[in-house]
Amino acid sequence: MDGWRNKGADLAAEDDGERMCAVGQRRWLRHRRRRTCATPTEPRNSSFLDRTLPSPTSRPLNNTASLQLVAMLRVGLRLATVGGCAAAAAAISKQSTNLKLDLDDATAFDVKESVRLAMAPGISAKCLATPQGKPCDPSKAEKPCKGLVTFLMLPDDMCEITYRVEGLTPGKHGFHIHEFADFSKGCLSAGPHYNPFGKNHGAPWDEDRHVGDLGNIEADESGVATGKLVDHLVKLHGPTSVIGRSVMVHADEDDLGKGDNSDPITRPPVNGKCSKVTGNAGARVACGEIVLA
Ligand SMILES: [Cu+2]
Ligand SMILES: [Zn+2]
Repeated sequence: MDGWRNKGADLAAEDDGERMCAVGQRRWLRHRRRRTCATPTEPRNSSFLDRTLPSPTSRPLNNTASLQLVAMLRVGLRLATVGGCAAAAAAISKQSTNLKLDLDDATAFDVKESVRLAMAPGISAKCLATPQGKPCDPSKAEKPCKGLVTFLMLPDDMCEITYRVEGLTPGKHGFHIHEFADFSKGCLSAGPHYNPFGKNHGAPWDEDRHVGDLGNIEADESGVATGKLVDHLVKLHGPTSVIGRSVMVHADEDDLGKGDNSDPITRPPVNGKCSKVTGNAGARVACGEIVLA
């Protein structure tokens, strides 16, 4: 019995040994396969790019893919522009115009501005303005007020400000730069209009105005305001730079300092009674930090 038991034990051990051997062999084969199969099945000289990049006839890219692609193009453009390689910048720019993109209006504006700022020689910045200065909740049914504002310093030290804001009520809305990009209490914590020279509120063309007084933007019937303005006080450099401050869009029209100023002292200011402080532009509907582009 012992012999049989031993024989059985030996056979079992042999069997185990074979199993172990088979396991080891499989592992070895897997290891070898990993090493040897690193060579692609296609010939090595076939172009990797040909197989992975979309062909010119492929379907249009969606918003997310487009923004990623444009972000990469933007880096290339910036490098080419800063590096003084005009030919490369022109080539990339030309290719970017050939892209087949399927974009909504807001993303198209973002893409266009991204490429334009990357090509421009001057310092540039942008601001994504949203309710409470925080990303919009896409699950909410109502269309939030949000927009993109870009800044570009021109050769004559003027600042070109380009904007597209949607979700507004039709008509005019106060449009300012406020002192802080603090959104801990939503747009309310962004502070007053940026006013480094201690002036009164006014129109962009007034001498007595805050640096942050950009007047009004006007929304069309669909609630979209687009446009461009050039300002001589807004700077992206130096001691009065607006980088790190905030853009604010208001619910009401800015009276440009010419309205009711019967109670300019109360803190917080009472809307409708402090024209020389706030322009009586009402609630703060969208805001965001101005950051270098
Ligand atoms: Cu404001
Ligand atoms: Zn002001």
